[in-house]
Amino acid sequence: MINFLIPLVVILAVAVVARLIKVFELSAELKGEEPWRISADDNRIQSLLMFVGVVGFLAYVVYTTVQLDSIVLPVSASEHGVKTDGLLTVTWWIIGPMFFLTHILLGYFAYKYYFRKDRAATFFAHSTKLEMIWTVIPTVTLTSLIIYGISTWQEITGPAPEDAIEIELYAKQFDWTARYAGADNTLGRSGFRLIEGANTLGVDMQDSAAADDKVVRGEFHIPVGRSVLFKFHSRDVIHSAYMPHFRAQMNCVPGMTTQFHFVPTKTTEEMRAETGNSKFDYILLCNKICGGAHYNMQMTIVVETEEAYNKWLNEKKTLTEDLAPKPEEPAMQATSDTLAAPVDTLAVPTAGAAHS
Ligand SMILES: [Cu+2]
Repeated sequence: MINFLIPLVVILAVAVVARLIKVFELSAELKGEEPWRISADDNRIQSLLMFVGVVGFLAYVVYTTVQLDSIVLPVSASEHGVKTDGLLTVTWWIIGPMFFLTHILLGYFAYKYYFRKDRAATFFAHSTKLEMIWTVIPTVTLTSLIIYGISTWQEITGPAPEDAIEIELYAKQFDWTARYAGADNTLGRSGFRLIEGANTLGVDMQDSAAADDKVVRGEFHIPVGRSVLFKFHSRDVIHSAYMPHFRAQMNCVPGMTTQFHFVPTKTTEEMRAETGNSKFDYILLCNKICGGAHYNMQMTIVVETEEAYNKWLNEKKTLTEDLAPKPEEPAMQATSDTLAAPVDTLAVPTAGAAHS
C-alpha cells in the first residue's frame, strides 16, 4: 500500500506546484505585469547562480574527498595491487585536473557571457585548429590510458607460476568454503551432482588427486610472498569473491570455474603494525548482491609466514579423513533413538496442541 501511496503523493505534489505557478502567472497577467518576460537582471542573477553553483559543487567534491580519505582502503597488500593502484593514480591525475578545469570554465563562461541586448556572440562557422585540438588531445590521452590499462590487466591475469598454491573458493548462499589442494598441489575434480552428506563441495573422491584435499571454513590462511591461484565455484547464484586489500575480485559463476592469482606481500601482523589497527584482518567478501544474507557472506584471510602456514595446513584433516565413516561415534545410534521415539514427544506443536 505504501509503495502505491508514495508515488501518488509525489505526483499530486508536482500537480499542486504546477497549478500554483499557473495561478501566479494568471494573477500577474490580470495586474498587467509580464512575469514571463526575462529581464536583464534575471539573466545576470542566473549567471551568477550558475557560477556560485559550480564553485559550491567543486568545494563539496574537495570536502568529501578529504573527509572520506580516512575510510578508503589501506595500501595494497599484493604485488599486482601496486600496479592497479598505480593505474588508478595516473588516471586520477589526468581526469582530476581536467574535471576541475572544465567545470571552472563552465561556470565562468556562463557568468561572463550571459545574454546582454547590446552584445552579439562571436560567430565562426569552422576552425580547423580548434577541431584538431579537441579531437587529437582526447584521442591521444584516452588511447594511452586504455593501452596502459589493457597491458596492466594482461600482466595481472596472465598464467600463474608453476609453483602457485592452488585453493578453491566455493561460494553458496550465504558463506564461503575453501579447499586446499594438499601435498600434490592439484585439486581433485568436483561437480554439483556429487554433493551428498558431508561432501558439501561435491568432490569426486574417486579422483586420486582429491584424497589429500583439505576443506576449511570460517577463515583460511595463505603464505606471504608465494603466488596463490584461486579457483572459484558457485553452488547456486552468481557471487563475487572480493578481497579488497589484495585488489582482487572475480565472479563465482554456477557451472563454470573462474580463477585469479596473486602474491600477498604483507602478513596480517605487518598490516596491523602499518595501519595501527591491532584488530585488522584481511577479508574475503561477496561483492554481488546474492540474496537476503549477502551482507554477511564473508571469510577471514590470514596471511602469515610460510612456516606458520605449513604448520596450520598440516593440522587440518584431509578430505579422506573428513569423509571417512565414524563407527566409533554413537551418532547413528542417537539418530535412530530419536526416530524411534513416540511421535508426541517430537517438538512440533500441532494447531490442536496449541489450544489445549
Ligand atoms: Cu554472495
